[in-house]
Amino acid sequence: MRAPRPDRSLVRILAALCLGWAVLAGATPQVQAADSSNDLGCGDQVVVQQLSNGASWRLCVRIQPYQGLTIEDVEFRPATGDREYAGYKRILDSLDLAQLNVAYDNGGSTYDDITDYGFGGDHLLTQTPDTCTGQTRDVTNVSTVAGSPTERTIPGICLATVATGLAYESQEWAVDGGPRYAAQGSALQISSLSKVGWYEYQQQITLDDEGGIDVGLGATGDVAPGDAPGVFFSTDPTKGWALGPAVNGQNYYATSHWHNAIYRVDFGIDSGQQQQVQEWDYTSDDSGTNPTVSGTGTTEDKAFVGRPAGADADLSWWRVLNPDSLNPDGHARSYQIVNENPLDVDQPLTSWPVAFTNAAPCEQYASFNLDPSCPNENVLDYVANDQAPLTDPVAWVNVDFHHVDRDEDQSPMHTHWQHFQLIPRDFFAQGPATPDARSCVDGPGYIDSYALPCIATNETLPKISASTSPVAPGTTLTATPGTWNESRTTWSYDYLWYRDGVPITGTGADGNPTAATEPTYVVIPSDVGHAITVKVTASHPGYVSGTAASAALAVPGVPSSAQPSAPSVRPSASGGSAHAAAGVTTGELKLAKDQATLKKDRAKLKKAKRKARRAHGTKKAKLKKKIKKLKKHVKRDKKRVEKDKRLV
Ligand SMILES: [Cu+2]
Repeated sequence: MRAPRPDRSLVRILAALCLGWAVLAGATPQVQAADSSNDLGCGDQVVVQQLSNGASWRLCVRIQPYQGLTIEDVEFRPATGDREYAGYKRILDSLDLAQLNVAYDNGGSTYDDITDYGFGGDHLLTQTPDTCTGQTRDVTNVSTVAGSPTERTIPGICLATVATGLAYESQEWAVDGGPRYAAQGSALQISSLSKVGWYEYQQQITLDDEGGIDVGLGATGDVAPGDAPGVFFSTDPTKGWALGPAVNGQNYYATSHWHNAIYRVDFGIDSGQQQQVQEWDYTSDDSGTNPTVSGTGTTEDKAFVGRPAGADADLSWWRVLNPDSLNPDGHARSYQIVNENPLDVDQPLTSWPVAFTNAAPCEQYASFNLDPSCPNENVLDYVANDQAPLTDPVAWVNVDFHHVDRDEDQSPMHTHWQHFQLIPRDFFAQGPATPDARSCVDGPGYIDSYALPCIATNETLPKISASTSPVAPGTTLTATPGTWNESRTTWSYDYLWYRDGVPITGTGADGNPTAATEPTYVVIPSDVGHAITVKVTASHPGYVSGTAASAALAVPGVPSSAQPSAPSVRPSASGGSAHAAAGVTTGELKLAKDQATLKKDRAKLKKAKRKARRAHGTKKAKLKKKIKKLKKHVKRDKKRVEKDKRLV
């Protein structure tokens, strides 16, 4: 049984003393940041954890004497990495439990566990292998030993990576009828345990590999026992639930009660200085069998209590956005609060799902505030006092749970949970765990991996730049790959150089034939009087590769009649020859040959037509016959070239 509520003035004196003592979590970090870029300014309270899909969380974790488990400077890097943004982005400045109000249905007692007792200090439990499946962090805090404050260090924080089940599943077309994408998810789970009276609470924050944050409060320990009839057990069947057998024919009912948790969430969306809060409300036209539902968002300009009314009030939700931080689709990055819990509407402080104020240093607790600069105030006071534009939002999230005891809740009581979530909304342009093969699915359009696979498509042609003007033997030509359809994808490029449409080949350093496949090419005497082009192939896992050729660059001069000598092709350091050989196909060679024949036949046809215009008699008739034949040849050549192109 909990001690009776202490005199509030005493609590405040104690609180002021406790706040003066530094209470720090520290010691062995789970993953010690190897580089200083992971220094969040919280020393060894930093946690950096990469999850199995490649996503990473970076944050500070500590235990406060009253609020208990606290996370700060919370930042995320998605598995899709630079396709979304470089490195980490800030989501929250801090998150903690700002009050836990426990109100009994018979009106006999109400507790405010955070400000009356606290989850740190004397109340923080040591983690053991039974309570923590991951690694522990030491917490140094102040406990009362024999009536005097004494510093102690215990493993008080648990850091674990946990499986979160099926992250996604997508079977295209019919069952077993197309490509299937599925993956298991994982999360970093941070927790602590605190004993307050007969109840033991687990504070748990789960940071998943898709940027989601689940905040849970689990209540275990023991149902408060008591001499019946009293506050915790009564003979009134409407105020509780019979536990155990009747005694002398009399049932004793464990009193039902609310666990009203109010969290303080200080947002820092992409470290924005000018964040906004939106409330989205929905209404239905209630028109029979096909009702329409309309949703509209309102950007709130100052502190407010989110208390939507009407038949569709349950559909309302809130988000915090940074209008200056846009995802690659041009949408403002934001996080949404998902709070789908029943509300204790009988108390003014617990009858709303969320309230927003500007972050203020003295406003730390949801009620009976312990900070001496704004003592004893509550969230409704903060809202009333805050007239400034709402740009640095703190969300006060009311997570309520009505506990009707069961026989099964007897010692030790099974953990009962209450949760809320913070989920990314447009913080990313796509799911932050999207597999490569789905990385081009962005926006409306048909999804068909066979007919419409993700294809590399050239947007601006590759270019050749020359180290000298005019271009001459010895000039270094450098290719740039041009631009490709998906600017967020990291393309890898392959190059192949051509002379008059024929791949340039030579002898590599190892004596084997090799092709010119470097991003640079050095002009040789055989190139004089010919046209040089470069073909670029762009590729990325999950994409069909695409190719594009540069415009031709003429090497001025008269071509040498001598046989072309072998060009000096520099193989790349990493087995360039084998790589290069793969770049030249017989198809490409045939195309070049057929293109040359077409060019020749077209020239012949043009010449014959010119001659025929001036000719007479049998000569003209002969030429007409020749023209007919040449036309056939050109037609055949064109067909061959088209076919070759399809095969290249
Ligand atoms: Cu309970």
